[in-house]
Parts: sequence; structure tokens; C-alpha cells
Amino acid sequence: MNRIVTLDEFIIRRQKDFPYASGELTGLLRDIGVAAKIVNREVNKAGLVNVLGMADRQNESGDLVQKLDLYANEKLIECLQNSGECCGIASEENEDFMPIPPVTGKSSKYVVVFDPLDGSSNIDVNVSVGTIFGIYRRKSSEDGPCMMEDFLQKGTDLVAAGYVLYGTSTLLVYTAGNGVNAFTLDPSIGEFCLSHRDIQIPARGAYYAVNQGYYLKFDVEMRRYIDHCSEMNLSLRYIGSMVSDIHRILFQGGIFLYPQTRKYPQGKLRVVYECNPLSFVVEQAGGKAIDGNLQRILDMKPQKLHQRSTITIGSPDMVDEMKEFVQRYTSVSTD
Ligand code: AHM
Ligand code: MG
Repeated sequence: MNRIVTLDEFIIRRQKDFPYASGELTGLLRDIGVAAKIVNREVNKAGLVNVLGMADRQNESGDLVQKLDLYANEKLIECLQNSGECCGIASEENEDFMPIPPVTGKSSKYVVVFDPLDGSSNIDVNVSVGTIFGIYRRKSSEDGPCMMEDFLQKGTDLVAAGYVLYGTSTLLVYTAGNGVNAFTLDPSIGEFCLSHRDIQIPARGAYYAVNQGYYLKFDVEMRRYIDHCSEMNLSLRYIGSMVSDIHRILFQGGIFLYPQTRKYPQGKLRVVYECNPLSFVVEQAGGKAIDGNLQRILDMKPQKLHQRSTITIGSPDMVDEMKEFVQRYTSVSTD
């Protein structure tokens, strides 16, 4: 039988791969793992306790916030704040970033961005949700509090990123720029255990994921591409939780699209909290991610914390094909 490798053991071993690592990044990943276990416990019993339903407010981006989102947000903030392994955090649920004062007098060089509970419309109906996170090295001086510039970095500057999927089992998937590994929570011992080493996304797959209900609101070239997916006999799978949809594609191949619509002319998904961390994971697994202008997502410099973007992400050959398809169709229709 293979020996069990826990998340803690794995990240400590990997720390040795970075000659100047001080242990802060290792500590941060562990904090995120702890918060994920706490959130997982609440997600699992959400039907039993009074955490279901809408809280009385809307989040910064105007969406309805559900109570479990607030809980997950609080737990992540608590875990990251108490350890002092980062100097600031920015959450999709908060309007502004939060500087974190040094805990033991020593200031940290990292900031963390996260979407505490992605796909929250799924909570009430017992369908998968997830947590998305990204870690950047700060740009501002370590002598003072973190600044906005620390959070508005390109995705190419990410030091680590990942997600937790609260599904039929709970998985933590992360990359520190050296491949992608997945850890499955073993509830009997309360540990995330290495379950999938060096994940490689298939070059193409049998699925496309898009909110087909918005079909008539998409631009004509996007409608043509979606027709093409259907003509190719691809199966449509759309969970409405980006983490879950991307997770399927990471393992089985396929393409996920969230194009512009009339309601979301810039796209719906947030660059800092959703697009960048998931694009980093997918690229590290050999996939690709581009925006509606066919530019690489990770090269985009966000101008504000809650900036949204269009996105096409997934298997490399399928993203390339979609790009060529849109380029060809656009040039034909403007000729
Ligand atoms: P959330 O962070 O408020 O949950 O919103 C993000 C979610 C994604 O997980 C998902 O892909 C998308 O919104 C679904 O949006 P839509 O219902 O418009 O298709
Ligand atoms: Mg989200």
C-alpha cells in the first residue's frame, strides 16, 4: 500500500525546493488548508443548521450574499490573520483589502486574495461549491502596511494559487509554479492527503461549459463557436460554480467560457479572485486561458480589486481552436 502523504508533509518537503524559502509560504498554504477544513465542516452540515438562505446584504459586486459565504469569509480571514504569515488579504466579499499587522513583530512578504465560497447559488440545493485563492509577493516596502499595488498584480506574478472543491469529496488543488497536485480530505483522520500528483489537463476533451441560457445575449462569433461545439458532439456541462466546472475540465479536458453579455459587458468573473488563480492552475497543468480580446488572462494588469473579465479556459487545443474560430469569423464578418 502507498504511504499516505499529507498536505502539511508535502508542502514542507516542497519548501526544500526553494533555496531561500523562509517558511512563510508553507505556513500560508497550511493556514488555507486549516480554513478549508473548517469551511468544509460547515458546508457539510449546511442542511442541518440555520446557515442556509440569504444574508441581509449584497456583496461588493452586487450579487446576493448567502450566509455560508460570510462564514467562509470570516474563517479564512481569521486563520490568515492569526498566523501573521501574510501582511494583507483581499476577499471577493469585502470592498477593500485588509492590511494585517505583524503578529510576532516580523512583517510578512506575502498577500493573499480569495473568493471564500464560489458558486454560492448552489449551496441551498446541495451542489458543489468551492474556495479559490491566490498568493502574491508584496510589491510595497516590508516596513509599512500593504498597499493596493500588492493586490493589483498580473497573474504571472502569482507565487501560488489553488482551490478547494467541496464536492462528493473535498479536494484541495494547488500549484506553487511547479506543477499541480491535488489532496483529498480523508474525514476519518481530518487530513488532506495527496491523491493526484502532477496533474496534466488533456489536450482536448468531450465537454464544453457555458451558460447556454444566455446564448441570445452573446456576440455572434461566440454563438457560432457554441454552435460549433454542439456540431462537434461535445457534451454541455454547466454547474454554475466555476471551481466545479474547471475541476471537471482539469481532469477530463474541455473548455469553459464566460463571455460578455448585456448584463455583464466586461464579463462576470473577477480577475483577482477567480480568473487569475484558476488560470494559473490550468496553465500549470498545461492548459490555456484567454479573455474576450483573445489575450492571455495572466498577462492582464487589473486596474481595480473587483474588476471583471470575460474568460475562455481549458484544454490547450480547444482554447487555440476557439481563438482561431473567433479570429476567422470576425475577419469574415468585417470583410
Ligand atoms: P459567485 O462568486 O458570486 O458565486 O459567482 C461566480 C459564479 C461562478 O462560480 C460561476 O461560473 C458563475 O458565477 C455562474 O454565473 P451564471 O449564473 O451567470 O452563469
Ligand atoms: Mg466567485
